[in-house]
Amino acid sequence: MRFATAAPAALTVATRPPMRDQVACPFLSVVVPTYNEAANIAPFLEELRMALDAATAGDYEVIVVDDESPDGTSEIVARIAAGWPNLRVVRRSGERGLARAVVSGWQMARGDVLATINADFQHPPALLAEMFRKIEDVDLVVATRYAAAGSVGRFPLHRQILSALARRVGVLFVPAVFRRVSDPLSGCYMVRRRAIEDIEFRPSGFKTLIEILARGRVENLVEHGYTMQKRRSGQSHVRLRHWFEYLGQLGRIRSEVARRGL
Ligand SMILES: Nc1nc2c(ncn2[C@@H]2O[C@H](COP(=O)(O)OP(=O)(O)O)[C@@H](O)[C@H]2O)c(=O)[nH]1
Ligand SMILES: [Mg+2]
Repeated sequence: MRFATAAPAALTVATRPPMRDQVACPFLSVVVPTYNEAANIAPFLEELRMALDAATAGDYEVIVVDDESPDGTSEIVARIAAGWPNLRVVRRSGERGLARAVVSGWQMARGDVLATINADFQHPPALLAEMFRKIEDVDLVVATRYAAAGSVGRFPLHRQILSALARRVGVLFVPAVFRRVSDPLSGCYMVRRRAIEDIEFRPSGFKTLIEILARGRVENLVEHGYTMQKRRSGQSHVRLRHWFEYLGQLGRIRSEVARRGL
């Protein structure tokens, strides 16, 4: 099973927050990728702020990484950031893509713990506060739909089927990666910087956790069950081409895993 897709350019997260010595850096950095989330982003950030203020005693930053959404998402975030010092917005221009947006956000992050969550309420914002309590003893905390108290909730049936298919294909291509957690395609997780620093990631499409499970230095992890919610407003950005990107990504990870004899 080989795919001829060219490998995307490498993205590397620096060893340590570059300014750690000069200024106080937050402990937790949360990256929120957005594309056309104007209707969701303000209430989402408000809920996230309440959850993180309480859980971390203010020791966090939120970085919204927006790919020039035509609906004005980044302008809304910029206005909110004017009254919330823990919030920043980064506009990527000339590039689209969820996975690369997330790693680009972490490249600018200053925290020792790096996290990501979607902006459409499919992951309830309070999830991160609950996960934060678990990161103390481990390298990775994954929000999962498929274990413990997790469930797919009211996720549309066709998406449940596609998601199950994507997992099946993943287990077939890279069982060593897909068997590490119950929800390797989760878009909400929290990882220690030390587990991913200085590693070249070449993410494409929508999925980043599988890159971390395959390439990162994740020695111990825990799962956190949650009920996936319906997108609050707007529509999914997943398209047919993301399936091809996903297969290309699995092909690349498979070759690498085989090379390293895992
Ligand atoms: N920066 C960036 N964010 C994206 C892109 N595509 C989707 N997102 C964001 O990634 C999250 C998940 O996307 P969504 O379309 O809901 O995917 P789904 O949940 O798998 O249907 C949301 O916060 C989106 O706004 C993109 O091309 N660039
Ligand atoms: Mg979504």
